[in-house]
Amino acid sequence: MGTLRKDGRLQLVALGANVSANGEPLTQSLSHAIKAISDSGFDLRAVSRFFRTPCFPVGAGPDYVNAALVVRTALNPLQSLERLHEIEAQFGRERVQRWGKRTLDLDLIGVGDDVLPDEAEYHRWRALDPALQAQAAPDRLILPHPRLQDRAFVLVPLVDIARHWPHPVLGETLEQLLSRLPQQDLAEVVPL
Ligand code: A4P
Ligand code: MG
Repeated sequence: MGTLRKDGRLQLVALGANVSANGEPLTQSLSHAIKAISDSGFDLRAVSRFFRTPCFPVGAGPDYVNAALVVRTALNPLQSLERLHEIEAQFGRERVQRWGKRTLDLDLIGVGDDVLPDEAEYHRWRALDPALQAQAAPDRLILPHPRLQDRAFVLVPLVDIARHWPHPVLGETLEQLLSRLPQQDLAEVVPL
């Protein structure tokens, strides 16, 4: 782990991969990615279990391995996302198709009670028509991640390590948000 930065803020990061960049198992790639994150200015405060999850949308690709981190960092959220994108690139991520196959996806899920860039923009992305979600990608950081509450593959790992984090807009903890998901979604997220 990196040096402890007492002045930094806690940030939630989600990891996912469904294609191996170099033939190694996905669990090993995620472990390497976590090491790369901890070597890049983030102190690992908690690491979730790894989970096998069916690809969303169904049939769009192979199963994923998903995990989540609590990190502490002196980086601001924009700098964090930039750093995470650099790590994705090191791990061979190519943005060919949105929601397509990926060797590594690192999303910034939440930073304290930050709502970025502002509530109006957050709500715009959160309310985006599901049919448009697969095509339209924000060109700037939206926090909290606008779809975290919909996704078992994000919430289950996060609840492992940050169940009491209060969503600053929705006003519920991650654990409460998870309890609203269909049972079948939860059953499909299998710890490895
Ligand atoms: N961006 C804005 N806000 C954020 C944020 N909080 N975190 C911007 C990360 N990125 C953010 O992201 C698209 C654009 O959003 C970027 O320009 C970024 O600056 P991306 O990583 O290029 O594309 P993406 O990952 O396809 O989009 P996004 O929104 O992260 O998609 P999702 O909703 O995370 O879906 N199925 C399973 N089982 N497991 C998965 O992990 N992941 C996805 C991606 C689809 N299906 C999956 C999984
Ligand atoms: Mg992403």
